[in-house]
Amino acid sequence: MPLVLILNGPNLNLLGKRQPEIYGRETLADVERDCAALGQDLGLQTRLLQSNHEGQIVDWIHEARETAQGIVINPGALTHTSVAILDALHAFEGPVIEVHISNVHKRESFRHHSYVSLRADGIIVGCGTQGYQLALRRLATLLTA
Ligand code: CA2
Repeated sequence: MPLVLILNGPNLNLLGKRQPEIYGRETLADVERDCAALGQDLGLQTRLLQSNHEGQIVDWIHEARETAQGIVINPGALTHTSVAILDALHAFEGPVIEVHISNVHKRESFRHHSYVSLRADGIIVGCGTQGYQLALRRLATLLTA
């Protein structure tokens, strides 16, 4: 089965534990469980990872070049700052879907620009944690077409 990495950036370990009015009540463990179950149905193996460190996320993307067929990525605040993550994603040949739980376009203007969007094949914004599942469905289409 194709492997999809679901990469999460800084502070997303707090999902479901703080600011539920913005990010909802589901934890990252809930997202991991839901994605694994949907992945089974779609014929995808999933592995969810989270780090608060930019370099760790770059390293995981490099590893994905050898091990994974697709990437779902919510880089957190690094979305708006990280050329390093953009460059790493440019070196990954498979499809990449960018996810944001909140509607970043309804929020501060510094959240309106994403470096990662310059590489992403699709972007899902403001659909809550369901966005991860929508991203998996899109990857299933792209990987099996
Ligand atoms: O909406 C998203 O998914 C974001 O990527 C989340 C980032 C934010 O910097 C982006 O602009 C949009 C922040 C992640 C912080 O996650 C938390 C979750 C619960 C409690 C506190 C932080």
